[in-house]
Amino acid sequence: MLLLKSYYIVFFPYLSVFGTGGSVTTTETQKFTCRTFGSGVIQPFKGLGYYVRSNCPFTLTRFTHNRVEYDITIQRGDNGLLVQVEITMNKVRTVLQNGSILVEKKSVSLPYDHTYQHIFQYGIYTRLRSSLLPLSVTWRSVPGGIDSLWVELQQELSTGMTGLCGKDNATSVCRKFFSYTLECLQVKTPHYIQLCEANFYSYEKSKYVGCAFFKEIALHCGNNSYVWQKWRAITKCAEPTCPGDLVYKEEGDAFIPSCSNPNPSFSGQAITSTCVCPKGKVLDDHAEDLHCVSVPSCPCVFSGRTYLTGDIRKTKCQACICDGGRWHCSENSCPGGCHIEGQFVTTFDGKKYVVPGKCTYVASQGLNWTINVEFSGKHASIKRSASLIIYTEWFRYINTKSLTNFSHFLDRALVFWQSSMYVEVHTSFGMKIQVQVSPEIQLYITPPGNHTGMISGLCGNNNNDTTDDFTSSSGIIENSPEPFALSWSVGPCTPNIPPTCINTDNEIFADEKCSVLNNPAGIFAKCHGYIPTDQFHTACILRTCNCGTSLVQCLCVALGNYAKACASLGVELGDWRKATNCCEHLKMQIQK
Ligand SMILES: [Ca+2]
Repeated sequence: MLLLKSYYIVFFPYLSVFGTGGSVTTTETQKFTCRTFGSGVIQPFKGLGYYVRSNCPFTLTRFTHNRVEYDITIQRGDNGLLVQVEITMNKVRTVLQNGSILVEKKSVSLPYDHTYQHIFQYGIYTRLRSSLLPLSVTWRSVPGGIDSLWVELQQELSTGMTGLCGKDNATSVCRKFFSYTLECLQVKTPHYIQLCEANFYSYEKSKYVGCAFFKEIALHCGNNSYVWQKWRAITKCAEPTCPGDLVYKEEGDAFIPSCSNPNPSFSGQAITSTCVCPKGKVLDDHAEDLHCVSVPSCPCVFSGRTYLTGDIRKTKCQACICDGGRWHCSENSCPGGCHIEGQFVTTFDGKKYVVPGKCTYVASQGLNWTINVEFSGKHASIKRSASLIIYTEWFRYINTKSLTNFSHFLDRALVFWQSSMYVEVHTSFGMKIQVQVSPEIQLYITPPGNHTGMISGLCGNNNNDTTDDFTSSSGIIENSPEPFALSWSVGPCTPNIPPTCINTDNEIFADEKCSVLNNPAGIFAKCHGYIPTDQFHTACILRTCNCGTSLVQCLCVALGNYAKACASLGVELGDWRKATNCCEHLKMQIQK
């Protein structure tokens, strides 16, 4: 049915002449009648009458019975009357047009008898009766067309009826549904029945169109209403299907509890139609499929690897056991150290950040000592200068050569070469400072044991709480690293280290070479289960990208920092320098 021209539809919710049931009952047999009259009133086989104004051809009714096809099409003219009616039964086509009756394109006179149909005068009407099925079509011709026409069936045809007459499904579903909403909608019920039928009209076969409508009404009436529990059964609207283990809930939490977040809390109640885990279970958001588990069965994740409850992961410093999605760890026997690896700082308490400017900073300070680091004015690396001041004595590491065979006692500190790459300072009050001298200066500070909370600077306060690590020199806890780091600068400092890559060629090189850190089959893979590579990878790219001198040098320093972190937990990587072509570079540095 093509709706080429504009039309509109009006419903008559209480056309009492047709009875509320819509079908007409005679004394002998039940008849099912569909009528159209006037300029577009349609009274379907069942349900409420309605109005369609259109000059388009419409299927009045179409169905198949005992493998015989029946089709009645109507078209109105500008005068509102029917100007053409086509009745096709068992492929015999009868056309009513301009006051004449054409059977198979031939004009016939009444009475007309044919194997399949009879056409005869019936009072002021003309009737066509099928001999194949107890069906008749009756109409009245007037000047200009046909003013009324009805189709009568002696038996109800249950399936597959389409067309304007076949709205029985829509109207009966609407009526049935709204018989359950009377307590909720009360006097508004007729209005909603109209809406329901208008919504259904010509979309009877779409489950979504109807079900969306019924759902809104059910929601409107609320979960205490009578219709709430019944509406899906009445309308045969199935609940939406949920993926995986999830089950549908008409009203439930919009955000479902998961292993990562078993008790999501949000401002205000976020209740809606939703897919949730069965009661008592939470979503295992570490699994790929949507799987629900009880909280004690939640897996733990560390460094991209999944552990089951009871699984243990160990380093030489600490053992952690997975318990229902949470790690319970023994005390860390390795003292927390502060790392200053170029612009990348890890505080005593483990917070990682990037310093913003090439300045001199207070790396760490206590009551009677201060460690300063001075960045190169050119690059985001530490200038060959780091100083430790204890009371009035100070130790200043200037360059590699000046420290050759260097080993001596200051009053309160021992300074010595720990290896060809590291100078160590051990103070009388229990602090250790390891200075990596090649290829770039990097500082590793182990805090004095009993100075907790009296320490401040870029390395933080060493109180096992990362949340207060950005305490500025004036004692304010900053939210971001920049104001915090700048507060610890010695002298004026402007942020001048690019926070992103600014050289495309370098970026391509860095992307390619730093990926070795993440390679699950690579030399660093052994450590993946102990230390996540993500921050080291980011640092590698940033460092290599913004490298001032040798890209390879910057890359090798970055890779070395991960290797060093792994070594500190007792993870042996093997000859990572050889595997990453960082040997040659190291030799060159040592020979200098
Ligand atoms: Ca802290």
